[in-house]
Amino acid sequence: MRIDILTLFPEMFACVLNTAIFKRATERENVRINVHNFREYTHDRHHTVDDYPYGGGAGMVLKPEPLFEAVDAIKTETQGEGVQPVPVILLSPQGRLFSQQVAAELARQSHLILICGHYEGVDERVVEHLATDEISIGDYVLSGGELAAMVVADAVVRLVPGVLGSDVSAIDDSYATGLLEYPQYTRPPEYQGWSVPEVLLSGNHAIIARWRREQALFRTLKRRPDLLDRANLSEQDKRLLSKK
Ligand code: 6GU
Repeated sequence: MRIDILTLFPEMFACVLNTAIFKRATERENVRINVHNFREYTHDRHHTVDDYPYGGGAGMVLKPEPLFEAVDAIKTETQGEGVQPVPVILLSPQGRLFSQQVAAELARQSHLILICGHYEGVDERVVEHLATDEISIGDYVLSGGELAAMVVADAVVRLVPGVLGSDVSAIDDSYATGLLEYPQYTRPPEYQGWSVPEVLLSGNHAIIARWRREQALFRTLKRRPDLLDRANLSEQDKRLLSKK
């Protein structure tokens, strides 16, 4: 998978991309992430990327030309590599809400272009005629799309086959199963008087699996009951929940 990120603040990505999962993903070469400063696609002396909004109002708006030209350059460079059209995703608070399901959908692509919006907004012609998708990571306002692009890239890259140590680790995740995860413990068996639940020390895998499912269900019921409506529940799950 290849991900191209267009931003005015490329330096924000260096640390994240050189750490842990991204580092491993890119070292193994099944993932390539390129960060571009779209200011380089301006032609005036001041490298202008933004301008005053037509109709007045506070703040500045990102101009369309540098973004169109940057996307064009990337598409030209990668021409012939894929058959599908490349998704061009604008990160903005106006986008559709990001979720594990959207991450899985994006992980099936071989190439993604992410555009980080900034200032008060982006010229609507970018939204209408350049971006093929618009994504928000939640109902709050960030000062730019950079952190959102990192969130999206992280969630997507860890779903690319071969990136995680073992492919099972992504399948068991919260949200992949539709439930929150069960509590985890490691050694020591007792810490400051707090013990690890007896069942986990039993060595009985069937009982442990049942306990974990129960914990995941109860925790989801308590914290995120909205997730239960969409979760894949067995008859036994439903019976357990009805007793609560
Ligand atoms: Cl993608 N961008 C900005 N600026 N704010 C956000 C967001 C994105 N998602 C949630 N808030």
